[in-house]
Amino acid sequence: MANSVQIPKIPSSEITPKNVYLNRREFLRTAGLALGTFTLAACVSRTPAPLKSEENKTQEAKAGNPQAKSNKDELGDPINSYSDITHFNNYYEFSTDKQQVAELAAYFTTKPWDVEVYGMVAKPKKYALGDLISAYKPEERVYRLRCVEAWSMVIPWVGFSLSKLLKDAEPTSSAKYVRFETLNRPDEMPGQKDPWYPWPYQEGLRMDEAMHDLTILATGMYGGELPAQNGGGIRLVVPWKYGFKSIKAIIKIELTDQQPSTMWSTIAPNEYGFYANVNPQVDHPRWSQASERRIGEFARRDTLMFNGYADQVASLYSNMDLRKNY
Ligand SMILES: Nc1nc2c(c(=O)[nH]1)N[C@H]1C(S)=C(S)[C@@H](COP(=O)(O)O)O[C@H]1N2
Ligand SMILES: [Mo]
Repeated sequence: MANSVQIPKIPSSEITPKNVYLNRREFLRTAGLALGTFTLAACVSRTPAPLKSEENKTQEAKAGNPQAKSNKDELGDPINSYSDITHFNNYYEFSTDKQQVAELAAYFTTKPWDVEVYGMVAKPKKYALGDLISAYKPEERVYRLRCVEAWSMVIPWVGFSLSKLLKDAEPTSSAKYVRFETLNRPDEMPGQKDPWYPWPYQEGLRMDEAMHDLTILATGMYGGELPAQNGGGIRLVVPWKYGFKSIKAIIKIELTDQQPSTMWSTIAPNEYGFYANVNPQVDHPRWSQASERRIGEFARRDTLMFNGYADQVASLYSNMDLRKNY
């Protein structure tokens, strides 16, 4: 781990003694249950601490952190610093506190890592991560990541189109969806000991979404390996959908004829749908999705339809009501 990376300082007025914090969290959870709502976005109102991106970048270069090839996305917006991307993470298998994930994930074993492709395919296969990397030659893909909680980052992933792997598995004509499953290893993922969540984390895509060139499996980030807190061994990245679709630490990829149930739509179906396309016109039941805060910036920005990838993906949904299919 890079030891010069700094976790942003929280003003002491905001620091809550841990026992008080935990009790409050327990209370919120129980209250959420009673109301039939839930809080993926416990942190919406808690503005992330501003990060000094330029300063961090200089520190990172000195610390020998990996370097990305590009420093912008295709819209001209700068990539987030390595420390932002690796120290502000949603990863409930480790913690619901974004700034604690990195520390807890430091003990997570990502080697060896295997992924199994199975179900409605002619050629099921279990792959070692190294074999996937040699076969599919991951490349840098700079994508915006827009969390449903209304913050965003620009991340230089290293990955390859999922379509390549799926084509080699030869899906049968009955395969209509792809289901993804995260590793279940409570000994190393302390959050998985919380029985309230329906572990393991699962996600799904419709076949045409899974086959779209923008949909990647990421095996690296910032020109280097994929840090455990960002989903290493291997994770999905679907840049036009809310971040929760981009499932981390995948061990199973199943082709199926049924729309997969997903962790967040199981917990709160009225808040987190199967499609979860970024859409500034369809608000979350508890907050607006019209704008977002880019980590490292102060002013909010307008959220873009399909997170700015409408030209590439809008046609996938041309005959769907995006309000109903949220
Ligand atoms: N297995 C798993 N995958 C997950 C999550 C999670 O809690 N568990 N959180 C999701 C959410 S809500 C977001 S915003 C992104 C965050 O990815 P990042 O930490 O690499 O920025 O991961 C997604 N993938
Ligand atoms: Mo998210």
